[in-house]
Amino acid sequence: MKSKTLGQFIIEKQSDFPYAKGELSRLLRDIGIAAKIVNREVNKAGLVEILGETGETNIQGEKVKKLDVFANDQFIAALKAGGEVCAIASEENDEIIPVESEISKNAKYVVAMDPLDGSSNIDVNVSVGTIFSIYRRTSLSGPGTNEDFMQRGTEQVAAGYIIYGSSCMLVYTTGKGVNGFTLDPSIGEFCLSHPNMQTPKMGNVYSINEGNYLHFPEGVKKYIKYCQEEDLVTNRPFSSRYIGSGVADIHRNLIVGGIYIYPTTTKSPKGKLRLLYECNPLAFIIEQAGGKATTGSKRILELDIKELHQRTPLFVGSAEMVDMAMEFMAKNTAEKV
Ligand code: P6P
Repeated sequence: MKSKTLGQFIIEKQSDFPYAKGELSRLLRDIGIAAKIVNREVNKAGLVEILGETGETNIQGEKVKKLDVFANDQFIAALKAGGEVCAIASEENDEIIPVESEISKNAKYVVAMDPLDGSSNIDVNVSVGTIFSIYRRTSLSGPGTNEDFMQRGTEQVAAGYIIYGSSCMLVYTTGKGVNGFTLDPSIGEFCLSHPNMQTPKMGNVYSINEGNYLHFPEGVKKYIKYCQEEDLVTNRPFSSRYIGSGVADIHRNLIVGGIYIYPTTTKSPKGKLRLLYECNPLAFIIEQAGGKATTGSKRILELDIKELHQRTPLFVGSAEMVDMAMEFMAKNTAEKV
């Protein structure tokens, strides 16, 4: 039986929101269209002159890869053309992109995105991803403002990610569960492949860049040692799996169970991942799938946001694993973040 396409699913679920007039549905479809275009380029990156670096660096001080720029341009173009957003925030842009056009004059939403997360992996053919977060605008009219993005993660209307891997998947939530769609290249449609995704309460995978071990908070060091101990009853030692693409690590852990940790380090004293367009959307998704997402002590979705590219430590994944890691952090209160 042919599974439902993303478009059919979105329309069907629109009735979950009695006052919805279709704007969010169209916005999600616009994101799906851009994802298909980016996937096409990611799939042939090795063949066309799109690999390599542009020679620029972004606000994060990271070298910008050509596919980063391509993905950013595609999502911005699709969002502008769709007319449903009044502003866009992107990892690739220092400032927000206000959208001021006839078609967008009644836009109700803003979108924050990381257009190509894990881009350092592009040239070595490792999975990369796009992360997006959707809020209702708080400004009254006209092009969106910075203030439209200064909302807690609990205010998100929808969030999702696309993973460009062995297959291309789009996973999203509107606050009523998490659903995963796999791109069927033969028809060019995302088809429902993972309905009502739930992450196991417990897993045996931990994902962290252990190269930073010496600079981790004491509680993280102790948790890593806990994961490595031999104990049949608790199925330890756990397996260490770290790809360097957060979307890929967190997607795997969502399905099989596990924890992903990017704590504070000396190089990233506030953590490395960005609250607005990485941690909040991923936290929304994982919580909707029954998992947890914290800073090591506080719930990610309840953090106040003051800056567009604000960073935070992230402990995300299976609820019982996040709880355990937080216990280790709490026991070293000096490390509490
Ligand atoms: P490191 C990619 O830049 C990213 O934001 C995440 O997707 C990934 O998990 C992490 O940073 C990798 O960072 O310092 O371990 O190379």
